[in-house]
Amino acid sequence: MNKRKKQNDSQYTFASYSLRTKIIIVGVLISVGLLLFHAVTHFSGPARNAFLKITYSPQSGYAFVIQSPGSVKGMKSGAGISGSHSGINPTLYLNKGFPEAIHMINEDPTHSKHNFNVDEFNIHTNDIGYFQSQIVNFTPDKSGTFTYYCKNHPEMKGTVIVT
Ligand SMILES: [Cu+2]
Repeated sequence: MNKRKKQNDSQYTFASYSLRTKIIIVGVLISVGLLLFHAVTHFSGPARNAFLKITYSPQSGYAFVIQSPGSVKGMKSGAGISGSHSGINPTLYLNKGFPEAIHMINEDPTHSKHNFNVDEFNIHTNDIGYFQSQIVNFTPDKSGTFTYYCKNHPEMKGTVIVT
């Protein structure tokens, strides 16, 4: 009796299922596959935004200054930025593997030209003129502590921390 049962069990292969069951199985597999594909392709999330204004004040000289996206609805998931001294030359906190968009606008009242560089990520913008803006898009591919700076003004530099 036991032997016979085992033989019957072994006959439950995919080919032995009814067409309806096969369609259901294939449908479930496709759904699971699509869900996994979605999860994997969206793992890194959409590009996050950091906003930096380039400005000048007699006290601090030329500087990058935080433009908090927190007050703009839907933009709260921006790259982490923090800075002491009124947000001057803030530290950028980025995540390895996450696409980032760093938005810069030159609002320097002296109308000087500025640029933005991070050597380790091969980021080198052209000079950005007064009231021009530029978006730097990149995905940090290594973690560590790096420096961003403007080539034209040595005081314009800050820290990028990628974790
Ligand atoms: Cu500069």
